[in-house]
Amino acid sequence: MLNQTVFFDHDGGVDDLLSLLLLLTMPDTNLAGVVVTPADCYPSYAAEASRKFIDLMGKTDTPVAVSTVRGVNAFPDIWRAQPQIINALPQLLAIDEPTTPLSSSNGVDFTVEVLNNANQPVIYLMTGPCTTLVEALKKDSSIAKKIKEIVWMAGAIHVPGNVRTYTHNGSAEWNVYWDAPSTDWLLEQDLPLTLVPLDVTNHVPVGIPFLKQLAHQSQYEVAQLASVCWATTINSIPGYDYLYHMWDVLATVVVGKRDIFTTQQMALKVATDPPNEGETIEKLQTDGAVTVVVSVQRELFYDYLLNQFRQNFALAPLQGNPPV
Ligand code: AGV
Ligand code: CA
Repeated sequence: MLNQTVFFDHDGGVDDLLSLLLLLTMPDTNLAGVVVTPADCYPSYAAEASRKFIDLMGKTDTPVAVSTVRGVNAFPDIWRAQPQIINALPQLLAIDEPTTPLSSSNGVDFTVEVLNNANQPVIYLMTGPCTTLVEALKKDSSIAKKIKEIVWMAGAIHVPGNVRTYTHNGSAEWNVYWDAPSTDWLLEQDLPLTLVPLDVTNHVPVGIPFLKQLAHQSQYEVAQLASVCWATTINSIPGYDYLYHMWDVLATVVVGKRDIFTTQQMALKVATDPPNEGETIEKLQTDGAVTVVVSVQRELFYDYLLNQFRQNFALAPLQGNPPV
């Protein structure tokens, strides 16, 4: 038994929401709270989808909050709207008003409160930019002692990045590029950080063979919802640059099943100016090193997902009243 507590800071992409669903399937993992960072999403859409996922999985005592932090470089609008597609799925539409509470606190204050109230140090899983965490640490540095480990999907160390804009040279990963100065600050702190960069997530694209295997177990409600969520990402497949990967889902599996990964210690710095703003660069010296996930046993990763998703909802789906 893992018997661990996780705090989840995500930014509302479809794979962030799939990561939430996956976390909620882990029986020995207690979710202390969820904060939505308004980066790769419009946060009200992402908070609604998050609360409804939590409802479906029956963990309605898990509070959700919205952060109002701002990054430096905005995500494309078309990506930010994606969680609204998830809200339009029948499983979510059938819930009129989610039971899972939306905190009245701002996401930064919420993060400070939840961490301070945690009775044991938590794993801080982060699948968007680090701005909410950095603001929370700046507001109350004592929360650091409540963080056992930060597991963060971010960076591109020895591979190209995924930012494609006019003045950028393509070396940065989006979660870092959104707020490179905060990333720089975070790396300067002496915190237990485990990074899941594009170097390893490039090995787990969303592919039809996996979706087919998942479809073959769609008698399970959770598997079916996951299938449909991934299907909404297929429109990003035709262009090479827009291939959708299991970025955040891979980082979430680091929390659930650590023994299928290998890691290395690396000291990193971040560029904060054009043309490579947000590039994560390995330093020669080893002081201040962080843990970087460098490989995954791919078959075991996909098997783990298939296994976790063989579950039904705790809440009966389609319980909404028919329209009159
Ligand atoms: O750079 C990967 C991060 C992950 O946290 N996000 C998506 C994941 O949630 C940004 C991103 C890169 N390419 C994308 C992204 C795409 N084609 N669509 C949406 N978001
Ligand atoms: Ca994300």
